[in-house]
Amino acid sequence: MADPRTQADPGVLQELAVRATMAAGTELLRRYGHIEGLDTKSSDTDPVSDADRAAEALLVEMISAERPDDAIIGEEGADRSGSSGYTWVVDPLDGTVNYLYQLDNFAVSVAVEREDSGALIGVVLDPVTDRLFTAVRGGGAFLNGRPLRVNDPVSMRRAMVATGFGYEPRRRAAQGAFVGRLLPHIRDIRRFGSAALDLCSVAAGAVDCYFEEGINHWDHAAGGLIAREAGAIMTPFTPTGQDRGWLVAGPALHSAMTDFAVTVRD
Ligand code: LIP
Repeated sequence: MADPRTQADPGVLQELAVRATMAAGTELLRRYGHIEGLDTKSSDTDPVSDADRAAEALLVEMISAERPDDAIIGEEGADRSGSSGYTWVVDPLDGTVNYLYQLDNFAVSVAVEREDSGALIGVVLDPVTDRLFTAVRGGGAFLNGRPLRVNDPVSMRRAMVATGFGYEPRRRAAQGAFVGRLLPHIRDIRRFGSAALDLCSVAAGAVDCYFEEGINHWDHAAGGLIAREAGAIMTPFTPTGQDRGWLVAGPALHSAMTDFAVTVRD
C-alpha cells in the first residue's frame, strides 16, 4: 500500500515523466538511421539495439535521481523494486521494427502506477512528429495540450480498426485468421507497428478501435490510460484464445466487437 506520507503530486510525476520521455526521444532521434548493437529477443524477428538500451538507461537514470523510492519496470530489463507504492512502467522504444526500417511510427512510453489503484500517469511521445500524448487519471487525455475524445458511436461497418501481430509464427497464423474473419465486417484494418501509438490513435479519434493479443504491460500501460481518459473502454480480449490481449474502443464499437468475437469463436 502506498504510504500516505509519500503520496506524490500527480502534476509533479507527470512533469518528470514528460521530461524523461522527451530526453529519451531525443536520444532515439540522435541514433535514428545508425543502428548499433543489433540483437534479437523472443524470435529472430524481435529486434533490440543500442538505441533501445540507451533510451531505457536514460529513463532509469532520470527517474531514479528524482524518485529513488519508486519501482521501475522496463522492456529492456529495468527491474527495480521500490518502497513508495509507485511503479514506473517504461517502454523506451515502442515500434522497434519501424525504427529499424526507418518507417517512423515509433514512440517512447512512460506510465506511473500506484500499487493500490493502478495507472495514474500516462505519457507517450512520437519523437518524429513531436506529438506528446498525456493523461492523468481523472483529468482527461491531451495531445500537445489539446483535449482528446474517442469516436463514438461507430458501427462495425464504419470501423477503422488498428491491430498488431506477435513475433512468433504460431501466434501470427491464428491472429491472421481472426483478422480475415473480421475484415468483411469493418471499414478497414491498419497495422502501424506500435501499440502505444495505436492506443493514442484511438484516443485521438484517428482510428475507431485497437485490439491485439500478446502485447506486454509496458506496451499498453501509458497508452491504455490515455485512451481510457479519452472515453475508450479497455477490456481483456483474446479472440484466438492463445494470448492475453486487449480491446480498446468507444462504448458502441467496443460492444459490437465483443459480440462479434463471441460469434466467430462459437
Ligand atoms: C511492438 C508493439 C506492437 C506489436 C509488435 C511489438 P515493440 O512492441 O508495440 O503493437 O504488434 O509486435 O510487440 O517490440 O516494438 O516494443
